[in-house]
Amino acid sequence: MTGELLKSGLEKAEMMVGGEQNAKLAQFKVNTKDVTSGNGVITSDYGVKQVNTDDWLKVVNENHTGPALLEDPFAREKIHRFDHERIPERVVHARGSGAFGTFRLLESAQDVTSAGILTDTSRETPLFIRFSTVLGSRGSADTVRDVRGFAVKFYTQEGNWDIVGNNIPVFFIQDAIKFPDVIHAGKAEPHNEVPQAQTAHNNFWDFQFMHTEATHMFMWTQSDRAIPRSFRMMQGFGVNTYTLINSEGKRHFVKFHFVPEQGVHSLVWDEAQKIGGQDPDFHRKDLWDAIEAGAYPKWRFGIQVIPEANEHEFDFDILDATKIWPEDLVPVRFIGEIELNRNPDEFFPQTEQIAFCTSHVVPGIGFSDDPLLQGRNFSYFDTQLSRLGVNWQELPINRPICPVLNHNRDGQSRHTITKGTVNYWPNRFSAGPPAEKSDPTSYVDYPQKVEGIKVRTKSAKFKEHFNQAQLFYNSLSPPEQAHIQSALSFELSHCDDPTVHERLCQRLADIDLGLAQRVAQTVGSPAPQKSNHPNHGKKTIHLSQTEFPGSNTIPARKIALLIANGFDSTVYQTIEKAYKALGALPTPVGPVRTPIQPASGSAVQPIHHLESARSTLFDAVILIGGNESYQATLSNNGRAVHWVREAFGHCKPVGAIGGAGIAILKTAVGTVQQVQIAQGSSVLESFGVVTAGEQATLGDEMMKQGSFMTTFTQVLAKHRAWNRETEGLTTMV
Ligand code: HDD
Repeated sequence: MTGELLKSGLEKAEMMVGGEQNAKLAQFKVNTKDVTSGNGVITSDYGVKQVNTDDWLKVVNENHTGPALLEDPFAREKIHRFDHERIPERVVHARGSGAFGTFRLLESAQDVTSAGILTDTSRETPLFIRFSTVLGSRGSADTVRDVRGFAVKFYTQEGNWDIVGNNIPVFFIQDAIKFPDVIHAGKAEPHNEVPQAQTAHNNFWDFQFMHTEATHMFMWTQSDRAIPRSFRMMQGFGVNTYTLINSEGKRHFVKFHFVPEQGVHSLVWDEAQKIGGQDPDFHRKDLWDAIEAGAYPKWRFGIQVIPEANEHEFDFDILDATKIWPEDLVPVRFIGEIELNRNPDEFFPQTEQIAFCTSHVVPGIGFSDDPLLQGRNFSYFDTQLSRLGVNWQELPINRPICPVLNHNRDGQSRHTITKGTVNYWPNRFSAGPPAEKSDPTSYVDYPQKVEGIKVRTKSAKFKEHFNQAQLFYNSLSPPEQAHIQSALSFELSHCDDPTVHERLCQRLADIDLGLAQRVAQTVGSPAPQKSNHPNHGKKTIHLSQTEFPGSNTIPARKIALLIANGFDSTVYQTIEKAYKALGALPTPVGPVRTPIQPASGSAVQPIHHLESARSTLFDAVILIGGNESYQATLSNNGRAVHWVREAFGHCKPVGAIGGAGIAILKTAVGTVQQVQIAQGSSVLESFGVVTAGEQATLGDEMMKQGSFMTTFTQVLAKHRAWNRETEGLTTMV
């Protein structure tokens, strides 16, 4: 009976996935109502229609004043419900947002796994991804320096599969027993709950010094990875080592990867800090807006696979979560893609109540003896009990799309009503039996051979902590290395205990002596004179963002088109149309939001004025150009000048068209003599600044090879002009 039920459920799920709506979205219908459509009126939670929802029931005198009655069930219910609206926020990763999407398998991985989701290329699997910061509370800012969570719930036909990953491929600690320590040290300090959502304090850096195993990870958190430009532009990593088991029962070790098609890009630190105040929801809105605009973010899904027999062939332990599997040793095999294509309908029941468990894997996927993963497998379910209660898997967002049947019962807020007189197995009716081992959709444990003694220890290779920290640092481009140096200098400067500075600078010498000495000089700490672990000088591929393959794209890049009265309408229209066609988001910005009159043609209403959004919120800025009025308005507007100057300082592509555009540019960044400016009919790119002389600006000419548009597009695709930093230009503005 159960088999049939399961089969019909699977068939139904399969049908729905192939149909107009995916099975997960179809399932939500039962729990969804739309308050803005239909003729509903307000009722109490127990269903009684209410005629007055503004006044508490009172006993009043002739002046209509008097005490409120506790008797009023409607008022009491409303206040009771409000009083209990909050649930405990996640103990880590409290701030986050997410979206629905789909997974498509492009190439079967049946050689290594029997998992349906990784072998059946005809399936489209519904999913939800929640992105998060780690340390801040629910209301903290999006752009803080922190690791980003990348948690994926696949609603597969064989049950939910969660990859609870991060945007950084390694972790601070090797054994889960240390997790409360690393999180206590990283979160706000216990005596005064300061600082919020930052690692720039004594305790965090004290912990890093006391744990050499954290060295590799803290180099990642001090890199640009910890200040992503967008959730859409982050890599995702499963971090832990899992296993894949194929239909012959053979086991492979695996790491999971997600690579964004939007490129891997970051903010710069000055910008990240400013956005924290200007738009604390920057990442949340960016994801929401991209999906609403139909610019669906996509990631390639890949696996790194090591046969069981090769486990010990590396100079690191492949079960150690503080180590990557360098891609020149173990290439990523890309087998699928995910797309996020639907925003949640309501934040709380979907994004806040989603709950992940590393222990939730489906047939064909298993765990390894990675000691971090083993502990995580205990922790996640446990935390959901205090956050959501024991029946958390009945919540609509967490329910699998396949049938669920077992003898678990009761507990707070139980929804399911299970008919029948038995709630145990075995029973006299043979009701609710275990699945057959031969059923490929059931979970069969891998018969791993284990023998040994009971001790608290680690393998010898777990004790090497510096090789990969050096490998990471060496593999970055010079601007990325410089950013790490600045980040460390910032963080240590916020520690007021000189012991912390001194010790950390010693530790940095274990990665790179030059780096340690430069940081020590900046923070005013004694400079280490020697390294106990001299830098081995080795590099590997795909760790640098600036050199990350396939990152140079422009879809969904936000380009501010600066306009003011007297702007050139032809240029504006051409650029706007061209970038929209390329999938970017050109946005008119003016001194005010009332319609702006061009030199000739129709007025344009800006989406932002110069105060409502700064250039920090855009990827690039173009001074459209125009007549004298355009030039005077923007050159004499301090905010406009600051806009351009700041975009230049943040290494963003800056464009200036015609005499007026170039004049404003010169007012903003004129002190930087090295930037070459176009004249006459020429178009020139210099340090990511693209200028078009007076005669180069007209209509279709802009679209030709070597024109403003093609040149600016190339610069835009590179995201930032880092040579401004390496040549010292940004310190001059
Ligand atoms: Fe964790 C949440 C990622 C180690 C215990 N973790 C959480 C989330 C992510 C990660 C993305 C947010 C999930 C969501 O959006 O709801 N955690 C990681 C990664 C780790 C890691 C990549 C290292 C490989 N975590 C880790 C350890 C432990 C935990 C070692 C405990 C032993 N993590 C938790 C937790 C959280 C959590 C306390 C808080 C909220 C939740 O689980 O659902 O159980």
